[in-house]
Amino acid sequence: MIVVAQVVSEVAQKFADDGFAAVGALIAPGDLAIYRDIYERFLSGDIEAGDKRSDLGSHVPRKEGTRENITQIMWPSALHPPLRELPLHERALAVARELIGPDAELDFDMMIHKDPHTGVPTPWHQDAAYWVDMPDKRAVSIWIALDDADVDNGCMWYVRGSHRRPLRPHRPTSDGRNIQCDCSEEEPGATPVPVRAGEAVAHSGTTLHYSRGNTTDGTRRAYILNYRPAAMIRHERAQGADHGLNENVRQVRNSDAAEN
Ligand SMILES: O=C(O)CCC(=O)C(=O)O
Repeated sequence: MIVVAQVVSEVAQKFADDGFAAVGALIAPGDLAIYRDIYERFLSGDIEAGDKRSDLGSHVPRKEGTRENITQIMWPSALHPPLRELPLHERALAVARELIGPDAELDFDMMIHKDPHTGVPTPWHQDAAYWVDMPDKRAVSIWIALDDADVDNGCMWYVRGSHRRPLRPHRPTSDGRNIQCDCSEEEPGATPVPVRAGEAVAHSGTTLHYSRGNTTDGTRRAYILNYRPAAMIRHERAQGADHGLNENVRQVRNSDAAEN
């Protein structure tokens, strides 16, 4: 128990200092098949996602015969509630509370998937640029790998310390469906975070991040749980902002500079 408490607090310190932190395994090896099975049912359309499914890489022409460049499915746990009852949700909530405080609650979840050889990077961005402004900026996204993720299939990259600086100006991607900001792997502090299947990495709402395209033969499936203070979830909902649950698409919000 003591060892676990030390590890968690080291992670919390790293998260506070760097704006991201690897949090270790959140899905046991024996449970991966359950999550992968649900994920595949979403990708194949067996679980219908409707307007919650989109292409995060839609600004790049799609290769013939492929599905999305980067499949994004918002709210899988609302579309398939049994997901919430599996062990990950309880573990991730405990991590979120350790990282941002005991008032953290799940705001929304999403799947972001890269098929083999799709090769489309996720544009550099800060999540807060997608959100309504909130007086309390605490937020954490817990990015859980369902496949081993490395630089070649699209593990996450973060810019260390970027969460402490003002939000960058974001602009719509060329097709207007998502947003991006200026940043690159050459930015001081830019760091890839490879993880094994079942492991997770946490980032704050203002941490610059991106991932390379998947240039390998394997899939890159990630499941992402996003937490913020319960009062801020109420604040968002009061403004009709629910990350696409009832809004029909995720809104592109910050196309100007904003100091958050
Ligand atoms: O999985 C990716 O490529 C991007 C994930 C992301 O942008 C996020 O979790 O906020």
